[in-house]
Amino acid sequence: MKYYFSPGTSALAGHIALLEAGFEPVLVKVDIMTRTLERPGDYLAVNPKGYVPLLEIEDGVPLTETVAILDWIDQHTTGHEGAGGMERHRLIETLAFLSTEVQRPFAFSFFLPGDEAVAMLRGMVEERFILIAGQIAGRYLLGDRFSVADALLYVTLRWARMVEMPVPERLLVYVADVEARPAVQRALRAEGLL
Ligand SMILES: N[C@@H](CCC(=O)N[C@@H](CS)C(=O)NCC(=O)O)C(=O)O
Repeated sequence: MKYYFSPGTSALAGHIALLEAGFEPVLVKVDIMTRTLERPGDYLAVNPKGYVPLLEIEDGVPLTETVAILDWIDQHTTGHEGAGGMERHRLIETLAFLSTEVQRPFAFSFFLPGDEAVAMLRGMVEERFILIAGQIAGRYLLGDRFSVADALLYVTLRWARMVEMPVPERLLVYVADVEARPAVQRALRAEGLL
């Protein structure tokens, strides 16, 4: 199994989730600015979309899109059945929300020029963090068990800390709790982020 990533990006979510699930992927670092691989190579030949993450489950079986990758990991976690029925729909609902309504506007705010656009996008993300803080179902986002959704929420909260975005106290406690997990520490170390 190979995992194409770029340090600290949304790909960190899948990296954390893979380690939490007991996988030991071969990591392939991508320069998302030039769309090249650390070892000489053209990333576009691997993923015509050009962005990370990409999970190569096995030779010739690539999977892209964070929501699909996290859902796959949830369904293939050793010792965990994987969400089924309504629970799975809830998980995908949460992943889609985090991906399209939090991660995407946040990511755009890093690349779009213009203070006004950045302020608007970050204001949108800030409001969504308030909503999420009110919905945390237990120790983690969907209950007392760490799920793949926590890996994605963690990445966006890490970005919030980087840009000093104010977030509700509940999320500050949450992010410290998630960050202390051994798999999260391992992923951060492997990406050179500690
Ligand atoms: N729809 C994709 C978006 C992933 C994404 O935004 N990746 C960013 C890093 S956070 C990226 O690689 N950007 C470079 C690019 O778009 O060329 C997903 O959810 O996986």
